[in-house]
This record gives sequence, C-alpha cells and structure tokens, in this order.
Amino acid sequence: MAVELPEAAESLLENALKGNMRAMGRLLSLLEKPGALSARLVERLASMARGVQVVGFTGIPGAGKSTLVSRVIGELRRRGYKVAVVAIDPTSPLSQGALMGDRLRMQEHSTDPGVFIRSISTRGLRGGLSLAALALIEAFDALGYDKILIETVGVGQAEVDIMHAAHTIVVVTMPGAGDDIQALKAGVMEIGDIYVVNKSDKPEASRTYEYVSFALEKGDIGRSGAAWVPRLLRTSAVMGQGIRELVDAIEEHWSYVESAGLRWERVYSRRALLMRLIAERLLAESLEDAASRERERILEAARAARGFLEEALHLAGKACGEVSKLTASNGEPGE
Ligand SMILES: Nc1nc2c(ncn2[C@@H]2O[C@H](COP(=O)(O)OP(=O)(O)OP(=O)(O)O)[C@@H](O)[C@H]2O)c(=O)[nH]1
Ligand SMILES: [Mg+2]
Repeated sequence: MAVELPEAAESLLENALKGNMRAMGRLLSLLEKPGALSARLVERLASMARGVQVVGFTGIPGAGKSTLVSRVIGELRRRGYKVAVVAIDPTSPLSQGALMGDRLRMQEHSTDPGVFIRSISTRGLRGGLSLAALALIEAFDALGYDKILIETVGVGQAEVDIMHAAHTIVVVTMPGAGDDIQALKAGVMEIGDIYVVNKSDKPEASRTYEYVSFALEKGDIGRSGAAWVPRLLRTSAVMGQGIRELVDAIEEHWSYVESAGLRWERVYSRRALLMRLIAERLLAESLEDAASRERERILEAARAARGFLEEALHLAGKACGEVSKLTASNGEPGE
C-alpha cells in the first residue's frame, strides 16, 4: 500500500509528477530536510521508482567533470532522454567554490524543461550528504527522468557511498594528472567502468592516455564484469569532442548492466543504504529528543529543590528570629 502523506506534500508530489518545476524544487527541499516527513516521502518515492540508469562522474579536481557533464546532458537530450543531475559540492580544499562553477557550467540547460540540476553541499546538511543525495536519486527516478547524472570528486566516505549507488561510474582525468596513477586510486576512482582523458585538446594528452591505458591493461584500475571490459576514451569538453562516443559507451554499459542482471541489484543496494541512513537519523533524532526531555526533567527537579531550599531557609530564618525574640524577652536577668 502506498505510504500516506500530509495533504500539502501529496499535492506537491502530484504537481511535481505533472512536470511543475517549482513544485519539484519545493518537494526536493522537503526531502533534504531531516525528519519523519522526508523519511515517508522517500519511502513513497522509492515505491514509484523505475530503476533508471544512474551515472556517476568522478575524478581529479578540475579535470573538467562539470563541463563534460554539461556536454553529456546535451547529447542525452538530443537522444530524447530527460536528464536530472545531482552535483555534489566538493569538500576538497583543492576545488573550493566549485559549486558556483558547476552552476555556471551547466547553466546552458537551465531553461530546458527536460533537465533538472540540483546542487547540494555538505554545508547546511549536518553531515547528511549521502542521505540527501540518495534521496534525490530516488526522487528523480520516481519523477520521470530517464538518466540521472551525479558529479562528485569521489573522495570521502559520503562521496564513495553515493558513487556506489551508480550503475555506471565514469572516471575523468586530464593531462598531467594521469602520470601519477595513485591519483586514480583514491576513493572510487579505481573502480571505473569508463575512463575519460579529458582536455585532449592539450598536447600532453596522448601521454596520459598511454599511461591510463597501461594501468587498465595491467588491471591496476577499472571494474571488469563478466561481459564488460572498462573503456578508455578521449574527450575535449570545451571543444565538444568525443562526447558522442562517451554517451555511446554509457549506453553500452547500461545494456551490459541490464543483461548481467545488475540493474535492480544496484537499485536495491542503494535503497538498503538509504534506509539505513534514514533509520540512523531517526534514531539519532529520537535520542536527542529523549536527552533534551531528560535535561528538562533534571532542570525542573533542580528548580523545585531550590524552591524548597529557599522556603526552608526562609522558615529557618523566621524561626531564628522567633527564638532570639523569645530569648530577648525571657532572658534579660534582673528585669
Ligand atoms: N583545455 C581544456 N580545458 C577544459 C576542458 N574541459 C574543462 N576545461 C577547463 O577546466 C577547468 C575546470 O573545469 P570544470 O568543468 O569545472 O572541472 P571539474 O572537474 O568539474 O572541477 P571540480 O568540480 O572543481 O573538481 C575550467 O576552466 C574548464 O573550462 C577541455 O576539454 N579542455
Ligand atoms: Mg565540477
């Protein structure tokens, strides 16, 4: 049976499903807010999700992920897909201010009703980054988007969790960076399904390509499957080169995922993680509540004790007064 929602949330959902962008934005904000309502909303959305392809873009800071994602959105739109993007504000000090950069680089799609871009950051989410991102994926899946793209630097526990929710992982590197393969072994970068050497308009790009190609052949990096050999491609996001080939590879990987029976397996494992995160948050909230109620009770008891004490002191003071009056009237010798 469908999870019941309060009337206001129900009508937001209804309007979001009709494609109303403002309703969708408000629904997503509701979802990002911690609490029992967002937990129910996620559950409702999860029951409607269709298990569409989730593609994670990760890689070296500054490699051109946002520029590339923007190009990929364009190509997917040309192929008739509705596209949603979850851009994670990197916590890495190397790429500060990237959130603004992401917005700028993907701005060309801001007026396209078939594209929805949501940027989230660790700030203001009280550490609930994975929870917010996974909830957004569930929402976009339910709201009729055909492809969901996630951009993150992919290093850090939350980012790793989020990437594990993807069916397809695209690792983006650039000339210079790939000369140190260690750089591709951080976080989830070593389990890419598709590797991209971006900025291939630069002369040093072939060297990096050779380097990554060698690492893939040796099996140092890359996630192979029964019928999947990790791909390596060159792109130039600024020049718009290699984008069609990249989207072809993304689609081929999707066929592989479906034929290998991994489509729902990955949806269920992301959902298991999501449910665990929700349960943890609800538990933490109820403990906080209990602790603050307890604190209130102790304060109450302390206030009462102080009241008693004041009363007792007052009475004691009065008694002392009485006693001294008595001694004064009785005790004066010779009167
Ligand atoms: N020459 C060249 N520059 C590029 C290419 N793609 C992106 N850039 C530039 O590289 C810089 C970083 O691009 P972004 O798309 O913000 O890179 P990013 O990987 O999203 O960066 P972070 O999110 O900060 O890690 C920008 O100045 C882009 O214009 C490319 O194909 N060739
Ligand atoms: Mg970026």
